[in-house]
Amino acid sequence: MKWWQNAVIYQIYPRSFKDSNGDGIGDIPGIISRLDYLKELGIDAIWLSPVYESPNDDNGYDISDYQAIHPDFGTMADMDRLIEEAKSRGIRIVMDLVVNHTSDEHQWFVEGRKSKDNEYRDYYIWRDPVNGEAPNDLTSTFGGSAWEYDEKTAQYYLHLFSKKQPDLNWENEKVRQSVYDMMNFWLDKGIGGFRMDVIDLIGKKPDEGITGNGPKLHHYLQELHQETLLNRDVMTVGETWGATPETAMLYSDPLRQELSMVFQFEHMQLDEQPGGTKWDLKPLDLTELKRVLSKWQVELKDSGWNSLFWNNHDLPRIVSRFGNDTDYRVESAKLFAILLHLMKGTPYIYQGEEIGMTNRKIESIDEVDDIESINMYHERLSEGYRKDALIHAINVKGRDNARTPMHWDDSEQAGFTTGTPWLPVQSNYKHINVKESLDSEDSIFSMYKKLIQLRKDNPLVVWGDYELLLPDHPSIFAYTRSYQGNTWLVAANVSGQEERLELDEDRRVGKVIVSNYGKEEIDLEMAVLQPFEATVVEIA
Ligand code: TEU
Ligand code: CA
Repeated sequence: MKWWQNAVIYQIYPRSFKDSNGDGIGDIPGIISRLDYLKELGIDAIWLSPVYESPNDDNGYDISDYQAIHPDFGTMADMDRLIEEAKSRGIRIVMDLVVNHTSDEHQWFVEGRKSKDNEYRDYYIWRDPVNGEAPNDLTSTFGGSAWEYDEKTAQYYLHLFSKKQPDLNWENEKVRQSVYDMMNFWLDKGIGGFRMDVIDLIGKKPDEGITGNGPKLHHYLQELHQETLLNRDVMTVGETWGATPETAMLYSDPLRQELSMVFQFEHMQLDEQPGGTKWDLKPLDLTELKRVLSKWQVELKDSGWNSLFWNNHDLPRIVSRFGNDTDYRVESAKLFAILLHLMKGTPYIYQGEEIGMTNRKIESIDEVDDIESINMYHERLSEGYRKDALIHAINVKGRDNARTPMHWDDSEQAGFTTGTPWLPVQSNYKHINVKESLDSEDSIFSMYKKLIQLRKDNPLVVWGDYELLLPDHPSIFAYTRSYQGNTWLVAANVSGQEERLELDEDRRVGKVIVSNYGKEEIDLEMAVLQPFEATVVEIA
């Protein structure tokens, strides 16, 4: 067994975690001061969103120096101390690796854009205009064309994200070697691995319109593995928006020596209209969520490995998204925790999820920081969309929802900073905060802590076979996990009404392992699940 197979990973978005010096921006010393909190929670590793030198066009996902720490976050000495201090608490640091693109202020790009024969020119993807226009109609995730014209040399460069994020040319062997050297610099510091940003894009063939899942993708990942990961006890997780169970197996089959696992996003796109974008909303159909998650559980059963998550810094908060953050905030936050943490794979917790932090509400675009939401708003406004519909879409799906500062206590600015936070603290911090959660036995935090421990204590949670029950039930999500003659039933009512749990099998009274309603025993013959009730029962 590998250490990451029964591990739980906690994602930190450093700008919003804990500010130590009153400038309103979270920083590395702030993280160090909260390691004991994370140890108490029981997590094994931290995925740290980028802390590198960056002009912050995309909050650090536009890196101008991979081997330097942004002064907002601290120094390299602080970073080394974080790795050490975390290690002494049994926590590993997984760094964010953003190598599909750099910042346009990275030395490689600054040099390369100077002339067509500069030695760094081929580090990026440059093309001549076609009939005086962009080479083709590839678009950027953040709006508009993916090609930006550069006057100096009269060519276009490719940027699949903002124009301040030019794409690296992975076909250039020197690019690949530079990336591997940089990775080894970090690995030699004793980090726990990498989360690889949009890694499925590195094999792109832009001239053929291919971005994701390009022909050489897996070849590059195998080479990367050979050059950096081989013989190191680290984990890697690739961010792959386009992954299917079939491709996930290619990435994560240990025999192929690529990655430990990937983040797949199929379950995160079910509240979108088919053929639309994330902004084209549609209510969630629970049967689809069950079908998709179960498909991944079953298909990666024998080879490959799943990652499990509801949240990250790009996604809205799950309790506000699929749960109910008004009448059943605590119940629904715990329900989603139970549903996810009883599945097979490596669970990820995004900061604030463990205390049930909610989406942020805005009324006007001036309140928005995120480049994706801002660009979409202006683009769609000019296409004739209604302002209130766009603000609504941002409230439901915008990336700022999960990026507001962490709530530590009920003091001013939620104990995040003594200054003015870079993004406002949410007004509900007085009752949703860490201090209050630690004081209460039945807090959401206590539930997460329990679930993490459950995984440590029970091989069934790590290895058990998964089976979905009641696939067509519109509001009950129920499944079993079975291992060496033992079976646990997980049953959750994902609705605000009572529901009868009617299982066809002959199952009677079961010992409750976990319940978000404080139950100790459940009679399965006449079980009624309360609104957002979730329970785990041992049935064999
Ligand atoms: O995200 C990849 C990505 O495609 C997202 O922009 C996604 O499409 C969008 O957020 C969905 O809402 C990664 C990082 O996680 C994200 O923060 C970066 O902005 C992006 O890559 C570029 O590096
Ligand atoms: Ca700070």
